[in-house]
Amino acid sequence: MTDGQESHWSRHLSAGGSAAEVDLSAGGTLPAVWLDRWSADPQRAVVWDAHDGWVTGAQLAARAQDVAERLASAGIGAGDRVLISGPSSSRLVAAHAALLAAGAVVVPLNGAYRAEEVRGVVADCRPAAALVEGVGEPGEWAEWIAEAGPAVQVTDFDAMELAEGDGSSAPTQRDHGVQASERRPDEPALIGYTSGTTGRPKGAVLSHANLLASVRALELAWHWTPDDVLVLALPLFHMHGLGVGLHGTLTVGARAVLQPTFEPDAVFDAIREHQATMFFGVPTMYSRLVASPRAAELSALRLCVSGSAPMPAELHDAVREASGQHVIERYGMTETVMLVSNPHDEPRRAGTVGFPLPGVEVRLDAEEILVRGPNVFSGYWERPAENAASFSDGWFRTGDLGQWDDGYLRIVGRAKELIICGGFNVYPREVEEVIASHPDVAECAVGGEPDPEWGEVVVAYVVAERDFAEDELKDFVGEHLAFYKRPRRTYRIDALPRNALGKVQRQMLGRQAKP
Ligand code: MLC
Ligand code: AMP
Repeated sequence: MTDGQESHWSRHLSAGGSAAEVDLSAGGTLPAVWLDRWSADPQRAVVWDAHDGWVTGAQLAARAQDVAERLASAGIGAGDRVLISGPSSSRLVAAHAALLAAGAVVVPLNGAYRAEEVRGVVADCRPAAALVEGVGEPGEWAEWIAEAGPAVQVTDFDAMELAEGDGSSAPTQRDHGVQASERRPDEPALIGYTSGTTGRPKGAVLSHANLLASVRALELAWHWTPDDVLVLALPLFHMHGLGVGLHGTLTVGARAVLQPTFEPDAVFDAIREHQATMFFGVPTMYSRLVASPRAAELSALRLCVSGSAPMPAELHDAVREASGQHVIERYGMTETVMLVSNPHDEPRRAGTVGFPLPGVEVRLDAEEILVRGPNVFSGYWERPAENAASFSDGWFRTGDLGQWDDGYLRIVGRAKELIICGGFNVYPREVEEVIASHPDVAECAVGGEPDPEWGEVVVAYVVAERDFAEDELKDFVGEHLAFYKRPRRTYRIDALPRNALGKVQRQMLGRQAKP
């Protein structure tokens, strides 16, 4: 690696080969790998959900086939964007596989998004269809989508019944017309939306090759094998749950227990009932698991991984004391999937995110972390100006700040204005625009405050036009934006601190606030 970070992984793998020899493109594309696995071993259980129990490869392939036929008859094919959102389920998994195999570009959306967020994405990527289920009030999403894209076909993926495959007629890709073999690695596979610093959503376009390279690297780094059973309580509409947990499981040929919400007891029950071996979570999840009287039950796992937000050293210690687990902390982004991870074999170092993953190069430019590799996206959807600013000579500028610590990368801050609350990202600009549109508000600024449970919480600094109720303002934000973007606290201030150029000085905000 660069910056003198001679690959940890090549040392680590010296017994079995070097990182350079590892084929991060093995299998071509995710859907090709998955469908091959499901037809080669149709009776093997792949994913579990509370509605259907364990669902086999044959059943997933049959369901994917149903979806593929519906897509084909609706005229949806390669290159068409398709929104997908819903609680974690095997039906969602099958729909996702069908979309990827058909060459559609999957656009996963957080089911908590409200009208403006949904309309913003629809207007930006102009999808051909939306497969949505169990999001918002019935009909809400369909209405919002139709407002921004009247031609978008909105349907759900839950209408399909579970196929009774006995495995004897194991589906093949060609029988079922799911043409995964036609996909090229460089085709776009997924657009991950981020609100961005401008307040306008922008979509990171990831190719099939990007998605595959990332999970191949994790397979190697975390010794992920078909024997693994992952408890997956992360939502499947962000990279952590989808690009790491689900894609990794299906690619490796392992199994996952899907949980549509995170409940510590349900996690412990799943570990016991399904002899689970792995758990992936955000730090807020670990802080709740460790607070449970059942925390010691984590010891049954072979691997716990944390990411999406910094995990405090005290939390690492608490998990270790309670369960003996030494959590692997890793670092990634929507735009790059996974970048850096602590090693599978000791020593893992709390407060750092470890070494660049196989194939990933990392360098620092005045502390900003720059990355390059087969997993790194090629740009945002139709955003030439932002793309020019986001890349320097082929290196993606992450907006995160880091330092090398004896070969381990330590994340020391962010150059970008981003608040991470419970693993969900909140860009201040978007929340500021909503608060500023409230009639009682003259002007406002939004920031993050450290919090032991959530990592950071969203707080608003408001210059009032006239008196207002804090709860009312919070609800107002909740009507316009996903729940996690609502300010936890609101401070009234007399004026926003500005510099001579009129720019808000965010670092000054906390100092003059009065609750
Ligand atoms: C819930 N609430 C949140 C919140 N989650 N508020 C702010 N931020 C959040 N993340 C609100 C609820 O609406 C409720 O508000 C109150 O907090 C208590 O809710 P809860 O029932 O305790 O929360 P719960 O549903 O248990 O959710 C907590 C959680 C969830 C940690 C399980 O936030 C979560 O799933 N986080 C994971 C996010 C994720 O997948 N990130 C990956 C991004 S990918 P009220 O007002 O009703 O009381 C990425 C790349 C990478 O970052 O590197 O991985
Ligand atoms: P997202 O845009 O949702 O993909 O979030 C990506 C951002 O999450 C990164 O740019 C980092 O700021 C942050 N992040 C992810 N993992 C970690 C980690 N282990 N420690 C610190 N920050 C992290």
